[in-house]
Amino acid sequence: MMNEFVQVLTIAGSDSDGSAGAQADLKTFMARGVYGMSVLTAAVAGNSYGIHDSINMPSSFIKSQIKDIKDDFEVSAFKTGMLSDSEIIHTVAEAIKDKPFGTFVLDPVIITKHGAMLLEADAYQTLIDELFPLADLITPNFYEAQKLSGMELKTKEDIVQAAHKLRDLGPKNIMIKGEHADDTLDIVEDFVLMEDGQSFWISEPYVKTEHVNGTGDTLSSSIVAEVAKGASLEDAIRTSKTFTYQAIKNEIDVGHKYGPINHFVKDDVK
Ligand code: PXL
Repeated sequence: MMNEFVQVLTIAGSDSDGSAGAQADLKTFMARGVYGMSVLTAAVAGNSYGIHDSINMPSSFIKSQIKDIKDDFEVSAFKTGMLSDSEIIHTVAEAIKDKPFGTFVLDPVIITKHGAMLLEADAYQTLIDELFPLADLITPNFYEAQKLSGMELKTKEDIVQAAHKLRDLGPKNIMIKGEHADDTLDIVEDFVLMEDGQSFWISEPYVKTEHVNGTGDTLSSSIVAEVAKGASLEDAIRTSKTFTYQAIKNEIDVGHKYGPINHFVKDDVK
């Protein structure tokens, strides 16, 4: 008998150095034991020092990729990553509005660890208008949460308020990832606001390392994988946070600056 695999999808950009974007998503899917597929929206030329060039896929080609997945596979959950501009957001929104791929985790990618911008500023509103209402979970980092909520986040109360503001824009669940720009921090804290109104903080020790590229991609794709395997959203978030922390903590030495995290790590590594 053939093995049946849980099937998942990322709709994201390619990153040539393999640390982030669709490459990080596919590595995470493999690590979490699910069959991963990828629809490319864009491709960036980059390495651990930075992003140096990029191209967007034509809308017609994004549509063709999504159609081919729809015509043949049973996708249980999916995510979006780099969407570049309003036209691509609109193309993706049109193609997924009939909810063909199960649970939708939207990682509202705006900025990379090197500070490169992956979403045009005039597309933030399109993301909110067209994709937020379709999302089961959004996972903005601290910077993205500020841009998308229009709030400056100084205190924990601000973060809680921003999560409610973002949920009022349509996504069912919100996870705001903690700030870690300051390397004197001891812990990084994420805030989660669930559909039923429950909320909680998750904290992990701060890891002092520059090998952090693809962290957000890994977290959101792990959540996709865990939900696809049948976990509740809360359990998927908690498991994925631990996996991502382990992948940061157990560093690998690849590249010279903001290197990738360790997708080979096993769950039980401390
Ligand atoms: O980690 C955010 C991200 C998403 N998508 C692509 C990227 C990056 C960061 O480098 O290159 C394609």
